[in-house]
This record gives sequence, C-alpha cells and structure tokens, in this order.
Amino acid sequence: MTLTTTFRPPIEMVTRPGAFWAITDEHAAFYGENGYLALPDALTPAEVRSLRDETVRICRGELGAVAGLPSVASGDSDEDIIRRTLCVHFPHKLSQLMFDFLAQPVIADALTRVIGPNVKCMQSMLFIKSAGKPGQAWRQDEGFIPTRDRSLNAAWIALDDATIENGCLWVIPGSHKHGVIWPNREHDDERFDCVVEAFDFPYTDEDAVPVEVTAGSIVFFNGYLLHRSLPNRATGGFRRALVNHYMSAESLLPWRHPGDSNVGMGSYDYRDIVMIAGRDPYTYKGVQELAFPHIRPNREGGCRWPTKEDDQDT
Ligand SMILES: O=C(O)CCC(=O)C(=O)O
Repeated sequence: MTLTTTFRPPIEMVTRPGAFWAITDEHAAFYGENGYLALPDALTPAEVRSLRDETVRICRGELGAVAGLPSVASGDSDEDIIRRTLCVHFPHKLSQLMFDFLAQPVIADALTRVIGPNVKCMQSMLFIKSAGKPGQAWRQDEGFIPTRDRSLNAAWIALDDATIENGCLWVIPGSHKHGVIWPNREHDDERFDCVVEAFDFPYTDEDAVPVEVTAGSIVFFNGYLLHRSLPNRATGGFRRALVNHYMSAESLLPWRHPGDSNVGMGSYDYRDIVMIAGRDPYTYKGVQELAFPHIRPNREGGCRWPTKEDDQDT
C-alpha cells in the first residue's frame, strides 16, 4: 500500500514561503569549497519531536506497508520497535509529514542556491541507527543515483544530536571537486552495513572530518562528496536522521533502468519524483510510482534487500 499520490502536490509549479534561515554568500562559498554545509537550528524542537513520533508510526506499520519491516508484538515499547530497524527507505511515500519536509523552506532555499531554480527530489531515507547498529562505508551518492549534470545533493536532517560516539557523518572536505566516481567493492567490514564501499581514491581516513551536529540541524552535501558514518557505539539511544536526495529538474534521471526497456540509457528518465521548487520541464511525462518503502538490510539481519513481496501490513 502506498499513499504517495494522495498527497503529491501539483508538479507544474511549486512555490514555498521564504526561509527563516537565509543562505548567505559565505555559506554558498563554504559549500562550493568543501562540498558540505551544516546549518544548526534549521528545525524547531517541536518539528524534531513530530518527526521522531512519525518514525515510531512508520516502524509500527501504522502508515502503510514497509517491505522487510520486523514484526511488532503486543507490549513492544516504541523504543523496542524502532531499535530493530537501521533505516527505512522512501518514508515520504508513507508519511505526509515527511513528504512535506522534502520542501522545508531552509532546504528549498539552500538547494535553489546550489542547484538552480528548478529542483526535484527522488529519494528519502530515515536512519534510526540505535546503539550497536553499523555505519555506512565510504561512498559518493552520485555513484548510486546518477544525474546527468552532477547536480545531486543531500539534505541530512538530524533528529538526535549526532556525535562521534553515536555515529555521526564523516566527510572528506573538497573531495567532490574531482568530479570522479571512484570504484566500489563489496566488503565484509563489520563496522558497516552491506552496501559496497568506495576505494582507491586519493585520500586517507585521516583526511576525514566528523560532522557533529545538534538535533534540528541540516547538513547539506554534494553527491560527489566522499562520506561515511561509523557504528553507533553509545550505550543506548539512537542517531536518527532523515536524509533526502535532490537534483536539478532539467536533468534526466537514468536511475534504476529496467533491463528489458526499449528506452536506451541516454533517454531513460526515472519519474518517481517530487518537485520541490520551480518548474518541471518534463511535466508532459507525468510521474510514476516506482519506488516502494522498504528497510535497508543491516549486517546482523543478513544482507538481502527486501522485495515488494516482503511487504507486511502489520
Ligand atoms: O547517515 C548516515 O549514517 C549515512 C548517510 C548516507 O550515507 C547518505 O545519506 O548517503
């Protein structure tokens, strides 16, 4: 079950009220140079609480099916329930609240500064990462979600204070500037989940800096930036973050090309998108329901990605 179409806004033109966190020339210059930018207090404490509460509803299965979601027993506390899941992909397809946050004013303002006036979103991920859960190995997001104009950018919304101890984001400042997608390989490093790791890039772990932020901060980062996170080594609690991915609306999106399609990669355009600012030059193509909410496997629970057939209406 997906609810997406019931709350998708008109795709032709999207306008949002002005941001209360104006992006300055200094911010834009820092972003260009380093490939990331952390904005503290971008969300109010009440907004953070509402997103945490929504996380519980998603993990209880109350907002619709999530493929691979662990089952819920009566008597399970909210913490018991969310602790079992490392990350839910595409929560905006379940939650009106998370859908609305795709175009939160600070996000729309920052992205129109770095991407251009026309911006679309194709992915959201809700990391819960309770104590003991693994991190994510070195990666570049454009290695997974290829744009045609290098316009991929992430907005990483902290729902807890993210610290070195609980597994904050680490980035290699300036690593986006090469414009190169470095090779990926399988790994069996227990510190990380099952997704491949980037390697053979001209940096070492010593070049990385931790991005420790308080709950309610937003970290923006470029799709070519090398980043990773380490396991949550705290004795309890969570390191929750809602992470959305965006790109220019002008670029086609050759992501998840169906192998049997007659459409070549050069003209393939993944159309499960949400406009968050400006105009969509491809409105005539319409939008499609292609992605479905699912959990991300973590090493402890095996490495198989759930399929739609694993949907559970708990
Ligand atoms: O939040 C994390 O730990 C990693 C997030 C990430 O890798 C991403 O957003 O691409």
